[in-house]
Amino acid sequence: MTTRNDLRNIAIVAHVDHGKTTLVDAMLWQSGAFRKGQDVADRVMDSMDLEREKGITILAKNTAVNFEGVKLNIVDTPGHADFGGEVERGLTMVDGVLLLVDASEGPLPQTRFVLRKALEARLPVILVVNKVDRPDARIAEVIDEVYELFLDLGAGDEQIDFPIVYTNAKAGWASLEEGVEGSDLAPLMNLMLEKIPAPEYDPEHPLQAHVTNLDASPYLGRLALCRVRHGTIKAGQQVAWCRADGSVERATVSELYVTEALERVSAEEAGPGEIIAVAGMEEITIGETLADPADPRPLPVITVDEPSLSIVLGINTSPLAGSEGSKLTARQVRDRLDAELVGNVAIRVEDTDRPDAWEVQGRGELQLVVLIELMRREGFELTAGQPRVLTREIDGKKCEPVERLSIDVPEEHVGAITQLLAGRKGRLEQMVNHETGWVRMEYLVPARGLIGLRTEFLTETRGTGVMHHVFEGWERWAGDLRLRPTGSIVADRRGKSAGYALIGLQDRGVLFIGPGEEVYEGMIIGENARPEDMDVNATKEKQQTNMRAASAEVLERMAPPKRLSLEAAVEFLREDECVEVTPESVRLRKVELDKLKRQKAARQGSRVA
Ligand SMILES: Nc1nc2c(ncn2[C@@H]2O[C@H](COP(=O)(O)OP(=O)(O)OP(=O)(O)O)[C@@H](O)[C@H]2O)c(=O)[nH]1
Ligand SMILES: [Mg+2]
Repeated sequence: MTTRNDLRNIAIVAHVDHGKTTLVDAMLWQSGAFRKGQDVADRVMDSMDLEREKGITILAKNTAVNFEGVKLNIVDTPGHADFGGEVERGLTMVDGVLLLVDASEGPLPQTRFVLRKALEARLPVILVVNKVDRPDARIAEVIDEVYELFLDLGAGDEQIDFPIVYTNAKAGWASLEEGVEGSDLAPLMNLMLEKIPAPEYDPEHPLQAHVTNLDASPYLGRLALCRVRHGTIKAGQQVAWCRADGSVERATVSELYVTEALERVSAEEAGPGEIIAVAGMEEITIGETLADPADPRPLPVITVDEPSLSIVLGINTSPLAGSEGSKLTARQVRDRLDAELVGNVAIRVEDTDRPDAWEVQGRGELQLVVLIELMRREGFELTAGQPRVLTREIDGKKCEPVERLSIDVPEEHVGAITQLLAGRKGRLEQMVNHETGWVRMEYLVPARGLIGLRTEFLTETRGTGVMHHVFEGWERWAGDLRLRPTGSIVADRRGKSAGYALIGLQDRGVLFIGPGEEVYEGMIIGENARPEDMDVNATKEKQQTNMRAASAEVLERMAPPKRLSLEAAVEFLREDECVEVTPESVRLRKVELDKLKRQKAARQGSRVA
C-alpha cells in the first residue's frame, strides 16, 4: 500500500448545534478562501433555504481547505438525529473524524450515535471540545463523559487513545492545552495532518471510485460525488459503471470536478484518495462504483440504518384542493418521491392500498417534515397523515423502535417530567444532578411515546427544558399509549369563519384559525379542552343591524389564533386525522370529512372496544 501525503479526508461529526458548521467557517476564512471584508454569510455551508431558516444543517456537504501544502477535504455533517443517514454516508468518504463536543452540554444522544458509527467504521477520532468560551463550560467533566462513552460503546484501546483539542469555533482558535487561549486554528490543523491517516491505495489496483453522495447541477444534470479508492480517473474517459443491480455498463465521464473551498473546479484527472464530482451518468445512484472497463470490480453497496417512522403522503383531497398549489396530481407526487429516493438512502417509499397515496418511511418526524416542506415550496399540494412507528417481527414477536432520550431541566420540573414520561412508557436509565440547579435524565422510550412530546415538554418546563433523542434499538411492543388528552374542534360545514362564531368557541379550547378564513366540513379548527371531538358551526354570523359596530366589537374580544407550524400540526394529529399542506396553508382535518360517517364509525368503535 502507498499513501497520499498531500491529502486528508475528514468528517466533522457531533450532536446538533455543537458548532460543526461554525468551525468549518473558521477553517475557510483562515485558509484564505474569502477576501478580507468579503460579505460572506455566517455558517456559509448551510446553503439551503431551509437550513438557513431552521439554523441547522440538513445535508452533508464537503469543502476543501489547504494547509501547509496539504489539501484537507472536510465533510460537514448534520447533527440532528433525523439526518443520521447523511452522517453514515459522509463517513464512507473519509479516513478519520473530528468528534465535536460542546464544553458545557457534553456528549448527547447524537454524539453517541455518530461516535458509534465512526468506531464501527474503524475511523480514528480527534476529540474537539468546542465552545470552551462558554461561562458554564465544564471541560474536565465533559472529557470524562466522552471517555465513558467510548468505553460504553466498546471502543478498542487504540481508539480510546484519542488526542484532544480545545476550540472556540466562533472566535476561530484552537489550543492543545486546557485553559490556554489560542490565536488561530493551526493547532487543530496540525493535529489533523498528524493524526488523520493519509489515504492509502494500491498502485497496481485498477480504478475504483465509490459513489457516496449525489448532487444536481442545472447545466450538467446529476452529479455523482465519489471517493476514488484506487487508480486515476480522467475527464472524458470511458469507465465501467457497476450498478446497484449487479449489471455493468459502459459510460463516459463527461465532466470531472474537484472541490476547492466552496467551489467545484474542473479537473483533467483525479487520483486515489480524492473526493470528486462526476457528470455524465444521469441514473447513477449512491453505492455504485466507477471502475476500470478492462477489470471492473464493484465496491460494496452502502447501507445505512433502517427507517423507524412513516407518514402517509398523498394528493390533496380536501374540498379546497387545487386553489393554492400548482402540482396536484398523483403522478407528480409519485415522481417527486422517486426523485427523493435517488439521493436520499435514508428514505423509503411503499405503495398503499390507494393509488394516490404512499407511505414514506424515514428516520424521524423532522426528516419527513423537511421533505414535505420542500415539496410545498416547489408548489405541491399534499395530504400528510399521522406519523407512525414502523414495527418489526423479531423471533415471532412484534417489536417497535425505542429511542434514547436525554433531558436537561431545572430541578423543580423533575417531578412533572417523570410523570409525563411514565405516561409514555419511558424508563429512566440515569439521572445526574449537575449541582447547578439543573438535572440531566436519560430515558429509553418507545418512539411512539415521543410523538407530540416536545410541545407538552416545553409547557411543563415553561420553555426552559432541553430534550434530544436518537434511535437505540428494537424492543417488544410496549402496549397501548394514549398521547393527546384533548379532542378536536371540527367545522361542520363549508364557508368563511365568522368572528361571532369563533368568540363563542374560544371558551371551549384553543383555536387555530381567525375570522374570515375558508373552512369546510371535517376541518379541524381548534383543540378541544375535553377529550372528545366537537362538531361546530364556525360560520355563524350574529343577526345584526349595525354590522360595523359588530365587527369592531368582535375583533376586540378575539384572542389571536394559535397558528400551527407544519411540524406542530403533524405532531398534533390523532390516528383519524391528517394535514392538508399547500404552498400557502397548513390545515388540519379529519381523514373522514363527513360528520355523520365519523359519528357512526365512532359509535361502532366504542361498541367494539
Ligand atoms: N460561544 C460559542 N458559540 C459557538 C461556538 N461555536 C459555535 N457556536 C454557536 O453555536 C450555534 C450552533 O452552531 P453551528 O455551527 O450551526 O452548529 P452545528 O454543529 O453545525 O449544528 P447542526 O449542523 O445543525 O448540527 C451557533 O449559534 C454558533 O454561533 C463557540 O466556540 N463558542
Ligand atoms: Mg451544521
